[in-house]
Amino acid sequence: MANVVVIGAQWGDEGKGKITDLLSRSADVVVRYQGGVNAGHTIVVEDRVLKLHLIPSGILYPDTICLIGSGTVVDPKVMLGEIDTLLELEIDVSGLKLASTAHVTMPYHRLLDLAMEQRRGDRRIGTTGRGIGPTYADKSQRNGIRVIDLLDPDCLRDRLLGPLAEKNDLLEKVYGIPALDAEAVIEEYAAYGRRLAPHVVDCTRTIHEAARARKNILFEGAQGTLLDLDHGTYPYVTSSNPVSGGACIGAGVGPTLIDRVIGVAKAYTTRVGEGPFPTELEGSLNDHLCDRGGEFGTTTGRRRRCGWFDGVIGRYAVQVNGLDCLAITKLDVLDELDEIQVCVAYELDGRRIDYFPSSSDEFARCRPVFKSLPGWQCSTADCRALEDLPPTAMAYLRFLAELMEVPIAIVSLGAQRDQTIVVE
Ligand code: 2SA
Ligand code: MG
Repeated sequence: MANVVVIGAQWGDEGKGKITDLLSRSADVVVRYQGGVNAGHTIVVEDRVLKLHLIPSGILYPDTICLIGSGTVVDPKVMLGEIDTLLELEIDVSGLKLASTAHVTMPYHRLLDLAMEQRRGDRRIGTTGRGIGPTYADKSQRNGIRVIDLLDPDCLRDRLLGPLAEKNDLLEKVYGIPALDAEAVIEEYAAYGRRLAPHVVDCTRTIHEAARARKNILFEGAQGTLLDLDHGTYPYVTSSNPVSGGACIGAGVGPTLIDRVIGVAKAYTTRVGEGPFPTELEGSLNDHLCDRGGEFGTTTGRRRRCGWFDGVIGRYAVQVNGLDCLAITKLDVLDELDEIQVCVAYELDGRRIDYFPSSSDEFARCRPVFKSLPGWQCSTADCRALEDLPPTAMAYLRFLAELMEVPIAIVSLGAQRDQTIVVE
């Protein structure tokens, strides 16, 4: 399988968890390179439903190393909760590794995330409230606490006292939130450090040792292309780089190490949080996709906004990620529809454009130009090969591949591992 990056080609929740689970079988190392506990993967193994936010789904395979890379932000409390859940299920977590250089989400980051969102009012981003933006902001401002700092209480105190005094000012004076007690924070986080210590590693060395030994490395993106801080629908984005290039930065590898980039896209589109969404549906069709697709956030339980497949952002995702191929998920959710629309271009101020505009104001004014395709109106849930699919479903997939000019390598037709077609 070589070294593969899997990314979300839309606004997150494309079903990356299932695809990485599938690919993890042949991976020796699975790496998360950005994001934090804002992510959410739901994995179904037989009758077990597992929701993980930070730990890669590869943890289910006993010999796989799962590395939470340098570019991630880590909420130690949540991470330890996930470790405990896995241990309760008797899943071995000795292969779980955490980069010493990853940044730590501190209690003030969560408080500030929520307070800032509230203050934004109508201009709120719709964050997950998990402290992600403030953690990355502190990293950029060089005020951050890193995993390695948790391992030594004196070092933690030294790093924390200055930034915490400043944060307490902000919390109290700007947002009217009671200040945090420094000693209590140090005690709590040093205790997390003690429990996490056996998992902490040098991220770059871990990966390069694996690369030199010709191990297969899977880089698992969280969120999606249109939520990328640089390339997404700014400011309605997350604070990291979910695109494939983020794997190089967040894991500490050069682009030449990567052999293949797989984009995961739903057969339709969803978005959770605020921001423009040209193909968004209203009324009963939105409800149908939401109910049939179980479109509720894994982390916050929020209802996801649903719409038709957007080929313009699909093509954009192909470009910014350098996609080699696509995995199309949740095709079965469209089973009952008699007609399916695909957005092939936008109308912007009376002009037809076929690209994603870099101006967020222009993007907000884009209206979708649809091509209508017939539905198949029968169940695809039990199809196991392309030949099993109804011809109209095949035609739909062919249309998407031609629109985006990349082959479709995987089709997913349900949450179960075997509800998958791998195109040879
Ligand atoms: P944040 O919290 O600062 O990263 O939020 C900024 C924007 O990024 C969006 N975002 C997401 N969108 C889809 N799925 C995500 N993960 C969870 C899930 C979300 C949930 O898997 O379902 O449970 O609500 C995710 N994480 C961040 C977010 O909605 C904002 O638009
Ligand atoms: Mg998700």
